[in-house]
Order: sequence, then C-alpha cells, then structure tokens
Amino acid sequence: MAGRFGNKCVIITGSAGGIGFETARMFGQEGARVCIMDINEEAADAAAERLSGEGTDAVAFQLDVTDEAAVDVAFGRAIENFSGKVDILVNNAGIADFGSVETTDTAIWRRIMDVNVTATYFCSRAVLPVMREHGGGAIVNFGSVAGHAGINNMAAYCTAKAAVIGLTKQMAAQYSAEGIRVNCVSPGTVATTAMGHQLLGSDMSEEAQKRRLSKYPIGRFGEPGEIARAVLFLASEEASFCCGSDFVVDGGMTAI
Ligand code: NAI
Ligand code: 1HS
Repeated sequence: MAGRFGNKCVIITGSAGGIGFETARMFGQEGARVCIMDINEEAADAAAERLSGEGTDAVAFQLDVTDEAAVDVAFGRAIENFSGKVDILVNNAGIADFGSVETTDTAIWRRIMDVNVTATYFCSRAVLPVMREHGGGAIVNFGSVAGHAGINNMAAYCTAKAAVIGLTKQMAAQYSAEGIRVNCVSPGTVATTAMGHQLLGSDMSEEAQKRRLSKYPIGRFGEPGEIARAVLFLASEEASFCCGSDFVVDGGMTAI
C-alpha cells in the first residue's frame, strides 16, 4: 500500500478501540506496519484482525502500559516483530474519571497519573534507544483540552494531561537534535468512543449536555478520524519542523 508511511513501523498504545484504533487504521491505509497494544487482549486481537482484513500488516500485543516490566517485554517483542526498528510511537492509551481535589479517591488519582503520564514515560523510554540507533523517529503523545482548561470535576485528569503536555516539551528539548521529534495532540471531546460515552454519561441531564456542547463553537463534538489525522500529520515528514508542539484539535473549545 502506498502512502506517507510506506515501510514505517508504528506502535500505538490503547489502540484496540476509539481514537487509537482509528489512528492505527489510518496509518495502515497509508502503508505503515502497525502494532496494536492494549490492556484488553481480546479487543486488541480483534482490532489487528480487522486491520489485517483491510490489507494492513498489523499485529497485537496485550499490555497494561502502567506495568513497567511488561512494557519492556511487549515493546521488545514488537520491535523484534519489526525486525529491530520502530519509527513512530503514539502514546494514546488514557483513562479519565471524575472528582474534585476533595472527592477524588487516592487510588483513582494514582491510576489516572499512571496510565496517562507515567506510561507515556515508560513507553517512550522503551523506543528511544532504537529510534536513536536508526537515526530518528517521531513520538506523538495524547494531551487534551483538559490539559489547557480546568474542567469541572476532573482534577486528576486535568493534572495528568497538563503533565503530558509538559513532558512533550521536555522530550522535544532533549531529543530533537537526534532526529526524534516529540509532539502532542490535544483533542476536545470525541463523543463516540468509550471515553466519550463515559464523559457524556456522567451527567445525562439535558441542561448539562447543552452546557457541555455550548463550549464548542463549532457546534458539535469531534470524530476519531479528525484526531487521527492530526496524529498522522505530526508523525509525518510534513511536520519536519514540529518539535514540542501541542496540536489542539477541539472545534474551538479552548479559543473561547
Ligand atoms: P477509549 O477509552 O475509547 O480508548 C482507550 C483505549 O485505551 C481502550 O482500548 C483501552 O482498553 C486502552 N487502555 C486503557 N487503559 C490502558 C492501559 N493501562 N494499558 C493499555 N491500554 C489501555 O478512549 P479514547 O476516547 O479513544 O481516547 C484516546 C486518548 O485520547 C486518551 O489518551 C484520551 O485521554 C484522549 N482524549 C480523548 C477525548 C475524548 O473525548 N474521547 C478527548 C481528549 C483526549
Ligand atoms: C475526555 C476529554 O479529554 C475531554 S475533557 C473536556 C470535556 S468538555 O467539558 O469540554 O466536554
């Protein structure tokens, strides 16, 4: 398959569903070999099978990205599957939950930090030496509008996503000279994914839903493909001068 990513090897975490799956699919459509990594083994296998059926060279590995030792094992296997290289890593896996500083359970706070932030560090660390060895690569992290704006009752998630944006800048400062570009995508609400359902289901009153939508000048929420296209851009050669940027894709939510 021809495209911007012919011969490129891409690992996408949390890609059994949602935005990650759409991102994997689009990379595949543009010629990439893709590795699906997800905590949900059955869904990861099904996702890889679906992409293979669409003509993409896709494999799946079960992985909880917060498990430090398991990250190294799974990434080792993925890189071996790619004959010793990896060109692109998308740190997409993320979770959200609700609560203020007073009402967030400590275990939930820690889990949100682990999945969104610490795992981005673990997974990036697992690919950097191989990218360096091959003269470069691209890493795309996942922030959120929640990393830019205080969202009511999302204390841990807002903190985590702001940290991911900070880590993106630090990594760009550290690794750009070695040809490793690190950038971030910060989506606004995508209602059609599991996380979107969780978010919108959190308060089903018509008034609350209207209030949420009214924050989006474009008048609607986003679609997974609209976020995936931004990820592909940042991972591509078209973004050769983008290092440490945070690409906000939010229908204008943070513009107002
Ligand atoms: P989703 O919940 O639909 O999909 C997340 C995927 O990550 C799932 O397949 C899940 O099994 C996997 N996952 C969760 N914990 C994991 C772990 N510990 N190890 C490995 N895999 C794990 O979420 P969605 O909406 O596709 O979100 C993707 C990314 O986009 C996340 O980082 C999220 O924070 C971010 N985002 C999502 C927005 C939305 O409105 N849906 C808006 C802004 C950012
Ligand atoms: C879950 C995702 O990162 C979006 S958080 C912002 C939610 S909203 O209040 O702008 O709909």
